[in-house]
Amino acid sequence: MSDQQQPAVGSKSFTAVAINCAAKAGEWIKTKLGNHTSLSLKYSAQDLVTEVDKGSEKMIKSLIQTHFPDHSFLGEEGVEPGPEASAKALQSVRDAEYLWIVDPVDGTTNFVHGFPFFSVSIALAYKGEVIVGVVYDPMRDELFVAEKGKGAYVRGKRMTVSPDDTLKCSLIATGFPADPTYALPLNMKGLQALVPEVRNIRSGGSAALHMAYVASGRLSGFWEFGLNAWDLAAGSLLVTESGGHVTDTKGSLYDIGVRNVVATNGHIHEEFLGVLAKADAAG
Ligand code: 2AM
Ligand code: CA
Repeated sequence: MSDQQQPAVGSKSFTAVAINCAAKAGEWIKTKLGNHTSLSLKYSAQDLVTEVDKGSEKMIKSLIQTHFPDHSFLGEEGVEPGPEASAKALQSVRDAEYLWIVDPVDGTTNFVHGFPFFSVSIALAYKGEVIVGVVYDPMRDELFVAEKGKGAYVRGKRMTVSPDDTLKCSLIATGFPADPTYALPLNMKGLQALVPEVRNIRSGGSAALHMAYVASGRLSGFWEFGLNAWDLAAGSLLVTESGGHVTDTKGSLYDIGVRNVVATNGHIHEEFLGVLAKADAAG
């Protein structure tokens, strides 16, 4: 693609394509709720995939490739299951100039069970840094969108994180990882330590939507272990562009390789990390 055809970094067209992909895929997914025809297990009995995950990814990938044939693509369904394969897949593309990072259905377990909390997550990274993030919830028709340096929006309104400045007045979310040997025990230790410290804890089942909810102030924090780039990339930009903070569970700043995440409104971040560290639940 010539320089003339190549849109500038952060230009509307990257975002417009991301929005178009998420909206189209999301609408299609919604029509499939309750009537998917195939269900298979990937890595474990908790790791599900349907023809809808695969179809959604195919739709998004082909739309992106139509607009940006030179860009690289990392999608959940193009990667073998399991943490090693995910890390390898990310490694092979992380130096790409433009990299689209896509979760075609985030919250597949919810989708399969008819629990209406799942999303499509689409991010674009430029030289490893996320510059566009879109998370779409088709059940509520809510599209969360962020552009690096330009803020984050939902339903056309600028998002800001919650003002809560202590854990005591914070609503927090987490996800329960499938990995029973490393991630789940850490999560349970963190849960035990955090429950008495916060207003309450939720577990909705879509990491990307949890991140969008931190961005929009509905949650003040979210943590989870063992996630992949496609679960977090779009949401990380939503949170930071809404004034929040995203790190790994030990406090290092977010990058697209982070698997153990803490995302907050910023005000409670240190207190949150402190509780995890004290409970030996930071990994
Ligand atoms: P998914 O639905 O795209 O798989 C819920 O706790 C979060 O964890 C969701 O974002 C979900 O994404 C992700 N998830 C579910 N099973 C997983 C697994 N086996 N490994 C890593 N992440 C998983
Ligand atoms: Ca998925």
